[in-house]
Amino acid sequence: QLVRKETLAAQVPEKQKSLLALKKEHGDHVIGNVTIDQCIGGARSVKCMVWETSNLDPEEGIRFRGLTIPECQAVLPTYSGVTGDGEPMLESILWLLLTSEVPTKEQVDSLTADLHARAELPEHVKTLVNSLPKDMHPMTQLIIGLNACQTESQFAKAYADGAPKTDYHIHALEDILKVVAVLPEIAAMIYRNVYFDGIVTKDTSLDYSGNFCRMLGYDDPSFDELMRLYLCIHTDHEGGNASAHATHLVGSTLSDPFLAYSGGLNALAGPLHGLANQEVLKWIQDLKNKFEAEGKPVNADTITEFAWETLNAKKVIPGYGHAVLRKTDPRYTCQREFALKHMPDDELFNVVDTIYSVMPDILKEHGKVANPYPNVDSHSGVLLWHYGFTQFQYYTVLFGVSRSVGALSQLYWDRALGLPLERPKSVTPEWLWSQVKK
Ligand code: AMX
Repeated sequence: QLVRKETLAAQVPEKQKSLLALKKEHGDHVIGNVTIDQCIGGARSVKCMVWETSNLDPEEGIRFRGLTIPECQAVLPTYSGVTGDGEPMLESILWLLLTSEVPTKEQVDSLTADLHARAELPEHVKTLVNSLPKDMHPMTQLIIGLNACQTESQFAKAYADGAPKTDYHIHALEDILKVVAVLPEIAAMIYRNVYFDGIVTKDTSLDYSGNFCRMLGYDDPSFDELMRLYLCIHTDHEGGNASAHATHLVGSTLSDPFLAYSGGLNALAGPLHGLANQEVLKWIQDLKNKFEAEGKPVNADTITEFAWETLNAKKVIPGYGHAVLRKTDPRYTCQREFALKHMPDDELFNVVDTIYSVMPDILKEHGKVANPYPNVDSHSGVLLWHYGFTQFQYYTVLFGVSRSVGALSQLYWDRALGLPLERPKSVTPEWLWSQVKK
């Protein structure tokens, strides 16, 4: 309620006006060219999408509404209420991404209460999720669960009832907050069903992340802090990444936010994107198993040997490289800092740190990779593992809970700004040849 009534409603007309002026007065201004390389190569760096909530600089990394991760950590409300003491709350970053304003603790607490109030899962979703086979990938289960929640869509109902397009964002916001609110319980049901007893226990006296941890079965304030950090840094990474882009694309057809974000989750489930976090842990486990069996230690030499085996087998080193970034991902760095603060002597953290000390040079020597440095997925699993959260097949689900906040904050603005159906032009290989043979 507060997000909508007090803050967003006032911003919409101004932003609509500004975008309209850009279009009307400067619509034909050229902002880039497209090469054949880019056309064949996954549209790298082609500027063809407006994104409100965040921007990614190749050298500096992500800025959420203009703020870097350390800046967010310095100014956004924390669970303790003392800004700068601990990690920002997920609700803080949701408020920031949605409204572009740094919220007060009071505003954040009102958002926590709002999300808890919207979190009730329909019975048919519970029955469905509980009926899924335990060996179905947790991401597939999450997508099925979220799709089934679409029965609750107020946007779809309003559209069917003939709502005017000027009101689409108002209905979309109701769905967006509902999706963010229900995802933790669906995710927790999957975790408890697949690996434990199927029992999910809520504690809504806590914030979004703390309650999520209790539902997963963790009761450790230090793990709650890790979850806050994890959920904050995975929210948004500008618009071109596959999960955000898929959400934006599906939503542009006026599919409601439940269906649009399910599309985003399907993209997140790929190993070159969100699934890389489970792949990193698998890579480290395979490495440890191999060298332990050979009676060798895990150190810089054996990691180098294993990395070359991976590369020579024509496989990727998970957790390294990026389509946009050209430096170490600041999302990696802040997780490293969390580890140095909370678990400096953790065995697996030291393995990850040793990988970091050798991998960039290996990838530079390999000579193919545009960015030889680690990305967010290289570190996240190790932190979870430290707290006994060792079920790495599940890790991408946590990413999926978090990414909803960024992708859907943008979806609100997609509808508020009246962005149209996305429909780029494809060309045939013959047409490309005809261009160069002229
Ligand atoms: N290990 C080995 N080879 C890699 C590599 C890696 N980590 N990263 C890139 N390469 C290879 C590419 O496969 C490509 O090879 P090709 O010419 O034979 O096709 C070549 O290097 C050039 O690729 P690029 O321009 O550096 O990267 P990209 O923009 O095409 O792809 C990404 C980016 C992330 C898919 C790629 O770096 C990768 O596969 N990394 C490993 C998987 C991973 O960590 N994904 C998570 C990314 C972050 C996220 O979305 N969560």
